[in-house]
Amino acid sequence: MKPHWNILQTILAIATLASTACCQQPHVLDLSTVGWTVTSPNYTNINVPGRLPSQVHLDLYAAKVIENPLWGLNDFNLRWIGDSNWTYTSAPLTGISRNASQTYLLFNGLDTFTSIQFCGYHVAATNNQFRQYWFDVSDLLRNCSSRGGPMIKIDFGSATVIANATAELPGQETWPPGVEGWFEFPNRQFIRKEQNDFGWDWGPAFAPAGPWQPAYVIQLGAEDVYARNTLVDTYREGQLPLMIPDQSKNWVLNASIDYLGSLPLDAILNFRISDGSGRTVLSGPLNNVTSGIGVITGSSVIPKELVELWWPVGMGPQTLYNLTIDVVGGGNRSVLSVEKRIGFRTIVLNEWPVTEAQLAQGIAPGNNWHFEINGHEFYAKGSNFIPPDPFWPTVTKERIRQLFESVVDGNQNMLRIWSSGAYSPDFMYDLADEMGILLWSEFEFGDALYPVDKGFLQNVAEEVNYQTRRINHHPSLAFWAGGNELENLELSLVPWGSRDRYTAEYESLFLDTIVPVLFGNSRSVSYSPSSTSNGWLELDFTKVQPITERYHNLTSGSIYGNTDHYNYDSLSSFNTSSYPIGRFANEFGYHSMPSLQTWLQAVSPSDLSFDNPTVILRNHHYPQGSLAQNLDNPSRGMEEMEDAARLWYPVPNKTDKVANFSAWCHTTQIFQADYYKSQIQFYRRGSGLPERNLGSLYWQLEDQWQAPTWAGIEYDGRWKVLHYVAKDIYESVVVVPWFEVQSGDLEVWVVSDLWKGVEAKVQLGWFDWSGRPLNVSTGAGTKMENVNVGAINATRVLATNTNTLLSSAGIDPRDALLRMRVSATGSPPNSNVERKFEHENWFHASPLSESRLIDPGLEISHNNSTQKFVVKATKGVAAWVWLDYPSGAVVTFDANAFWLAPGEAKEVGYKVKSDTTGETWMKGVSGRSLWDNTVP
Ligand code: BMA
Repeated sequence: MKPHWNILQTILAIATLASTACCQQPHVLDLSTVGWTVTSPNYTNINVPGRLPSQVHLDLYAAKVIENPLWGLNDFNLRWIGDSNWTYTSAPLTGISRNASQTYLLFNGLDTFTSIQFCGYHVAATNNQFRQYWFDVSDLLRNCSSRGGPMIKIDFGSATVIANATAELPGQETWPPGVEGWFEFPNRQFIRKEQNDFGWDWGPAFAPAGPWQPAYVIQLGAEDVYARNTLVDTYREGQLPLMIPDQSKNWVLNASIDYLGSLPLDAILNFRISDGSGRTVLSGPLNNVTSGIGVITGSSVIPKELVELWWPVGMGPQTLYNLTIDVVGGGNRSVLSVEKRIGFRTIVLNEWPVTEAQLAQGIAPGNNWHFEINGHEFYAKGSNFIPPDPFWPTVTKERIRQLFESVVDGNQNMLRIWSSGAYSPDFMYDLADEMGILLWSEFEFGDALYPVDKGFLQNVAEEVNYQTRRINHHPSLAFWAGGNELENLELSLVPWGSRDRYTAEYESLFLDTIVPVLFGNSRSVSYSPSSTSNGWLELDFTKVQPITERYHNLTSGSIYGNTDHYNYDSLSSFNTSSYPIGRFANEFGYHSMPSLQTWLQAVSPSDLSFDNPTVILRNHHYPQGSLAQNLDNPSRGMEEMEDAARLWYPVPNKTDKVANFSAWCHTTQIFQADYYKSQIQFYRRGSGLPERNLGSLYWQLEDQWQAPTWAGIEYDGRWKVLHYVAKDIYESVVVVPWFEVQSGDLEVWVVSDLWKGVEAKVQLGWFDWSGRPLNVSTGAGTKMENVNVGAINATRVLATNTNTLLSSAGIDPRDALLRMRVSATGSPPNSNVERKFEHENWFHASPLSESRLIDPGLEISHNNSTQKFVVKATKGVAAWVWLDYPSGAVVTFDANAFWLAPGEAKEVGYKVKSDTTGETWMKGVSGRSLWDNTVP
């Protein structure tokens, strides 16, 4: 783990410059440029240099007081850090003027419980990691006698200790046992801190503390003003959240600046919108200017023909505009100027009742649950994002850029930014705006019910106000959800007798507190109190809080809401009747091991085995549910991976211990990918069935450390089998099997998420493992057919039964493979450029663990002229061909984990994401297929 301090500081310096550009003359001291020391009253021998932004673990690691927190069992060994109090003390601040009219301390994020001193005087205490805090220290500075300059001291109280003490307060809220998802440290629901800091089933529990976001000293002259946050909302005239926007309307631009200092009484707001080349699109005064305490707001209508729309990737261009808001005082004096990059789009979560017209198309009654961009339905393809590191200050824009490149390369257009982490940094939304990735965002609550005392709700309201105003201008912001699995899971954990009480409490936080603040700031974004839910029953905008939830108010035969699905009984993994039928699948998954290369970043070579305690204890599924260090729960999770591998594939039994470990890790990844593929195929095929499924986001995109988890991308960016398979099955036009295990019924479907219907050519052919065509009744070896597939729809091209089909032809299912190929010409949404869409898929009539695989004679070489690897199966069909590469580099192949027919050579390009091997990784590229599992 390498903190990328230099890059971070450059970004901060640029951010500071940007905020001080133009007219305003406040003096801004960036506290990242100041020396800091970290000490602890609990460990008086520790006195190390600190940084800002930072967290204690990072500074102790940099000072070599501790080893890498992500190594071995340091998750358990370093708990003393989270259980202690820590102090960040600045060097004497030089360059602070004693003549300023006003001096503020501005903290964009403190993690979490602090008591702050300035020049030895107590300033304030804070208790919410997600709020921005600012304090007027003008008087303290005037009275400061410190000669070297005032110092800032921030005492951080132990979050684990304070959470426990809060839980014990007299009259404190309680819940029935099991309601709190308890991973390692208890009582996270009482505090407004990143919830997975106390442990989660894919991550460690460090409970870090520190000044995790930038901080500044702001000094203002008598007429200076400083913008600490800005809201920009662009929506269609008349638009309201959750209502379907009218695309024929003009845009409204609403801008609102939170500032420090005082504005002239006659202040007005001017705006200028310029396009990517700097050309002014529109400028003028904002109307309806109102000001409150520290906030000024105005709006204007933007004629719709003046601006181009912003689209998600694959659906059109990501057109962005620069918006400048000037606050102008008497005599045309510009007092403040703020710049934001914006885009014009509407995105709505359509939860409206299914219409007559939809019923006539065969859509099942009930309510919709899908997103519409600029008035268009689309198929959301993606995954769930978790905090990419246990320590946010190490997460740089570059790291997220790399991750997001993998998202786009993986054919994903939407990420669900899972709640219970932290609100995403601006640079993450900036990248998503540029790359066209829709970010379903959430407030940071999950897998627990929360207190609803006045203080807690007030604290949440401040948090929601700051974060929604900060983020709202980004066109990539797709949606806000209140929290993770609250309605579908948490409320159902409460016994019936107390359901009303806890539902009322849930509503007081997730509806009555959050909604007025969110909808008061934004008319452009939809909201649901829970990530998975049955949607709303009624909307009434005459009320401050317009949403009435549906809960169990369901009509049989009707379909509502979205689904999540976890089933660790791998016997049912490919039984499609065990999958939920819904409008949108927002979570589903199964864990797998990371690669050998990734394990070696975190454990000693001698630890590399499935029954090694360090390996087992890094598996947090199932979580300990306490501070214990038992093997029982994680061992159950290990067994689930092993059982699934054994059930469905030939499993390795190699004499070389490391090679065997590596092959086993890989086989758990094949199962994971196979299972997700089976579900994604099912959900995408559902776009053409009565459920009209319009989205699948699997659990989870990436890892935050090196461990067995649900991730498709490992901690350093290496793709697991899953990310390649998801890339393939998220292609726009795909051919997919649907198989009913019990009956042997087999169907083949072509699915398209293009916005216009296409004519597709489908080729189906039965083969044995040697690649010899089999004469079965779907055609003598191959069958060509032209089919029409509607816009965002699915068409069935084959319905048969493998039992009767194969037995009538005298073929053993263990020898039978169906190769499916589709090719279609069409154009992506909002494009007139035609291109070819091609996809291939293989169906095996018996589980691969029983199939009679043969040695495919896999060969791999490098074509120096095309700069691609060439893979060839020389003797038989190669299942799950895998190009592997050594440690020290992160490389993504254009395709991997594919099947190969004998005699066909496949050229595979690649992208090098990072390389510390001096390009020697290329020599270490090797190929394997499932057959290799059978070789000792
Ligand atoms: C769901 C998610 C996460 C969790 C994952 C795997 O519950 O919402 O909270 O990590 O499944 O168990």
